[in-house]
Amino acid sequence: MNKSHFIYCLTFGLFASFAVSCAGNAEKPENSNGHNLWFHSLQGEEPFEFVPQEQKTTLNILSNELAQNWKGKEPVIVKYTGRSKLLAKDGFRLYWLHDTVWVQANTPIGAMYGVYDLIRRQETGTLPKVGKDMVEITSVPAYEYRVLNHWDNPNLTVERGFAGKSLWKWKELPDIIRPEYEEYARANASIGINATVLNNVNADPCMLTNEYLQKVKVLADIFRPYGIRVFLSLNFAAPKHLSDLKTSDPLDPRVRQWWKDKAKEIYSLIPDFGGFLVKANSEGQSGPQDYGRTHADGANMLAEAVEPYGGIIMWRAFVYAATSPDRAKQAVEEFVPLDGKFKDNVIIQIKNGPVDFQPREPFSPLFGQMPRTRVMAEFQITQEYLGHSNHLVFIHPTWKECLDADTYMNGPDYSVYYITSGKKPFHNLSAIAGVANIGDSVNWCGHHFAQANWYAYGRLAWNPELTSEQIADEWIKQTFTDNKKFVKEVKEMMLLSRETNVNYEMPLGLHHVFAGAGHYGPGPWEGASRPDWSPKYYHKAAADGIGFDRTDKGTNAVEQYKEPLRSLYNDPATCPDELILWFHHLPWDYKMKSGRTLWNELCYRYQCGIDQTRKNIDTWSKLRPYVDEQRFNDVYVKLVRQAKDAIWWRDAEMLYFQTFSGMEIPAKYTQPQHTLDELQHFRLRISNYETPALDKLPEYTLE
Ligand code: BDP
Repeated sequence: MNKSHFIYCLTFGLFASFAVSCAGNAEKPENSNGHNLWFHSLQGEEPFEFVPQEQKTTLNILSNELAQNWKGKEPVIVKYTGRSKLLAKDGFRLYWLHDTVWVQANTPIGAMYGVYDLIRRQETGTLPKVGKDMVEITSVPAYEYRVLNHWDNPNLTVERGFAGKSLWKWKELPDIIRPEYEEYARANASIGINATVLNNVNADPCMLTNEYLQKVKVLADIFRPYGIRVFLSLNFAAPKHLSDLKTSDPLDPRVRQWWKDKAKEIYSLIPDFGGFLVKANSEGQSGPQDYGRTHADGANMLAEAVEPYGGIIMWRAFVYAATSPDRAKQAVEEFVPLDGKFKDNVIIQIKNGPVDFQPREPFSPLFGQMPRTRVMAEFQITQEYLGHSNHLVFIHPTWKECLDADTYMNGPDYSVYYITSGKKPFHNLSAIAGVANIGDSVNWCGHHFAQANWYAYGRLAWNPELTSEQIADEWIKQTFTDNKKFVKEVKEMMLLSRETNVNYEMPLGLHHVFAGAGHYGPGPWEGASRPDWSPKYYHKAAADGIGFDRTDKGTNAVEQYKEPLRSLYNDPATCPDELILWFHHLPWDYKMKSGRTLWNELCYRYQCGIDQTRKNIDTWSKLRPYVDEQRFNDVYVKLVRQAKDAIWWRDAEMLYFQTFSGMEIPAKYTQPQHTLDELQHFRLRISNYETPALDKLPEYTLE
């Protein structure tokens, strides 16, 4: 590689600058195992060299990135002055003036984001055209906290993790430091993620022991120069588990003191510790209700403990009781009465939909119901319900659909995005969370295309206005190649993949029709230890039709939405097809907007899913010349399995529903390859921590 660069540094009060100029030919080295993520196009003959440990500061990191990766002829001058109100803590301004590229920010971290943005523009061919006039780009993140939630356990399993074991090697820490820790930090920084919750929301109390905090400190030290703050999930019963206290009652002064002491201990080790994420009184986790207290009592106690240090509490609204006639309603019922009762450093973390990370749900009505409370969205990056790391599903459209949804909180134009970013109504704290899909597998995410979801989440958290197309475009060019044909075809496949997944798993608003084992594959006939974990509770298929009646004649969940949504959802004639069986129980021969009967519409939608997954195999096959062999094969094998799974899903769902409808799958569609009986006898034995091996799945042939 022909490369030259120079770096100099001026420090003048609050002003410092680096200038780097590099000229050279970018070669696109092969990296067949995918470990390089979206830095693939930057990879030279040599792997990226990190700054040596003793020089590790944000400024050294960013100047190193420029030195190794900036290929432009113009020098880059980085300055941070602390003077721009608009740019706040993390924002940056890029401008082109006098044959120089300027990166301006208020802080070194902001400057680092500017540098990553500049390099991204270079790699994706989106550097602005520079003429005589000054060109400038200003970018400020939409959310203050852009958080990854890891569901990692101390024993190295990852709940709903499909990319190997946990990245955090707790047994080795604090002594052994793996290079992946810093690679992880760099990857996050490059897309704007600035916070990480290291452990599972079903939290082991041991995470708060001094032994573990010493380990956490090591990770926090590595992440800090990359602008990443560490958080922990806590077990609400920790005082009882870790001390002599017989209670964890949030109103007990001894318990309150225990948390204050714990916070002091944590902050003495990790001065910029972010705070806690809490799953309380949900799915068997302990919480304030165990003591007759409210979510607000619990959250405020913790908020008080971290407040002196600037910490925050992310308190989850994922709550539902086994006895609830409609699980989708419970979060609103429990939380809305507490609106305005949470301390200022508490933020309520709400899953995008009212049930649980389904391929499609309406947005959670809770977003529009708590004007006096800070609320944030939680998305799932890991593909718990989306075919794990066997299926190619680009999830950004799902998240964007949620953020763009208008809640009509106080009339129109109160989107989930405005509310959660604190724009409307105004709040001074904003955050967004994504449940990570990262493990210790060599390509980080199990499926090469699952990396796109990590990437897309970061970009969305920075700027929810970016389109799925823009993000997919960026990711493909950096991860594979900027070859036009490749980019076009792969982008199309990615952009269709969400709807395709909805079609072959649960079209028309069906939901939770999954097999209990790992939530992989169909199981519409299955029972469960609680009614609300059983698919039958959700699809309600019977001789008279299918779907969950949430109208004013049913559970009246529609009432939790503001007008005009309430009326829109309440009437099957106006309810969007995509959600019709979420809100309505309709006869099998119900006439859909397309003119088809409901039964035929279901058959049609499943077929669309099957056809598209089949088409993806052809598309990918044609692209072979543009991809290295290993990644080509890895993806190919999985696309084949995805197409087989699509037929499996359709067979299982429609053959089972047929026992009620008595209707046939039209002859023009792919015909079932197994009988219902065979499928009901098929048992997948997997835990919540694994993705099934391809050869353990039902036999299918593709024509
Ligand atoms: C569900 C998962 C479960 C999680 C739970 C949660 O099945 O493993 O613990 O969500 O978010 O989606 O707490």
